[in-house]
Amino acid sequence: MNEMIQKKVFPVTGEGYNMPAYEEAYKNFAWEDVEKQFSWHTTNKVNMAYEAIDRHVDTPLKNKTALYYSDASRDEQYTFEELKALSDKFGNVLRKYGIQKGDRVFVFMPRTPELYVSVLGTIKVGAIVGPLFEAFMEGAVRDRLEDSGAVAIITTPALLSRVPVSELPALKHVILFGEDGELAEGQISYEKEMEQASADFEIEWVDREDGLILHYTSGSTGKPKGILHVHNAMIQHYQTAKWVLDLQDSDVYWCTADPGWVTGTSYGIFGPWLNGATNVVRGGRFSPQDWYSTIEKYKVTVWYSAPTAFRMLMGAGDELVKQFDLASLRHVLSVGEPLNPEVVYWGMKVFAKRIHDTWWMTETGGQLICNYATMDVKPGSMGKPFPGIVAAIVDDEGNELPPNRMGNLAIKTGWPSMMRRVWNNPAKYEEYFRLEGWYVSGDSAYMDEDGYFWFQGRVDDVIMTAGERVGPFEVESKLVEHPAVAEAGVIGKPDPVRGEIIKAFIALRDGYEESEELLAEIRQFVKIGLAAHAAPREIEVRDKLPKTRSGKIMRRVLKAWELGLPTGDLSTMED
Ligand code: 6R9
Repeated sequence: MNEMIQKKVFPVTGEGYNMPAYEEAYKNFAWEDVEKQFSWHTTNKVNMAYEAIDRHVDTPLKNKTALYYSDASRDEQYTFEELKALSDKFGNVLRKYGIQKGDRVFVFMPRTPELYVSVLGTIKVGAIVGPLFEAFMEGAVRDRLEDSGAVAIITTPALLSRVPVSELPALKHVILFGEDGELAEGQISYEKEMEQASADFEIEWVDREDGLILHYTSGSTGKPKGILHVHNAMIQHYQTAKWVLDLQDSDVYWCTADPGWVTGTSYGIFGPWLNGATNVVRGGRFSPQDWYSTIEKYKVTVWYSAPTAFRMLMGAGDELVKQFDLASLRHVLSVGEPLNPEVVYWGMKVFAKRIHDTWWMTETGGQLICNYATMDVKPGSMGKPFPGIVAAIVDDEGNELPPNRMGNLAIKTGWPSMMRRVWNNPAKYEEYFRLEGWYVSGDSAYMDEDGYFWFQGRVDDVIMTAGERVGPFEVESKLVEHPAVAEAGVIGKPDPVRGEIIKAFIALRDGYEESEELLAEIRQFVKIGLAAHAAPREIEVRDKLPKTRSGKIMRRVLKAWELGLPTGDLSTMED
């Protein structure tokens, strides 16, 4: 099967792309040349929000639409000039409350224009922005605010109940958007403050290595890690959005990811706006009709989405596609999990477009291995390293492996958008760089003889469900907080639509009997405590779970049980 897929190649489709032919682009590339795009090249003082928004106001892009926003009740658009003015004002609001460079400010809101204004305004005062996905529940919100020592949060009355303000001593300000009633002590009205805020604003110029954004992401052990990115990342955001997304002035671009995830910021905010493209943001929940009509309504030209979404659209049937005019689409891309060859074939059939896979991680800040518009696409492959990036397959000692051998996917350190810190956790940071000169991704892959990389799986137990990274440890910890659960082991179970679903194996405490109601209650418990996407879709009760002698749940054995495979070496298992 693999052989067959490899032989099928979708060749380069045309000219007129920003990126030269791959080999040529790779050979002649230097990050230092990209830097010269930016005004800070000469001063060394920088601000991402200036380069993404303010800078365009002195150019013909001034009155161009920067943001189209719609949901069930709103339909709006904002020019670059308007976004500059709004984010300037919001910067003034933050300053009024003493927020300054280096402070952590979280944005916990549904996708709305105010979310984008909040993110930009926070960056404009030099603070570090922490975007939180709106589906997070109290436990997940607390962990992130506590770890980062956040001083302010911008949220909505509906989400406020999930912010345990009284348990967060560092959190001084709660800015509420959409509150028209009484404000409690420490609460600030977004609308009222914006009404009063001055339009005169002096942006905070920072160093290129100063903190920009903190994205929490799951690993296989411990609590989520706060991955810190710095302003310097814009070099990579700019260039990859230009070459990989192929963003041009005339483009209407739609990134379907929420800014709670790294794709929704690197390529939902920074990359497109650094290139002066028009961004489409659609609020509300996914439905195939809505998605197709969004492309039709805005005449979306470049579309960046995820395999799960493509598979759901595929499941909705080809007849549906024909009811919409999708002729505007010229470039389609995917990220987040393996892009099945079937999906690429489907894309060719229904959109007459190649879907370009891109590989990267929260930690890498920007795209690293991709299929490019100017390169042959091999369906099922992630593509080749971006110019300026050296990728390799290495063994556990850091030796490079020859083509077609599976091993650790590693990147030579030093690309512009590489994370700079794991917040409060230098040891975790060092782990990524344990092999001299390499960043070790935690993914396993192989490279074929043409230099294309093929994803094989995670080396650790991290679960990718519907494109979202879930750490089994977080879910297990939540499960055992339930009074009925004695122990829990959580794995990803292969699923045709979601990639993986979360499956929990649990052992019950004495006095508890397995019943449908109890399992539903446990599921609900995780959903309320963590997030809907982290709640196990399946729970199986066992008398005992397989553990090592040191007491670690052996997820590998659970997985083998689930898939009906041999359990392998059990020498470390307790009796
Ligand atoms: C950007 C993003 C990172 C993990 C990564 C890998 C998986 C991402 C992929 C892919 C196969 C691709 N992943 N892109 N797997 N093919 N094109 O998704 O960041 O949420 O941190 O996830 O996602 O396992 O290690 P993040």
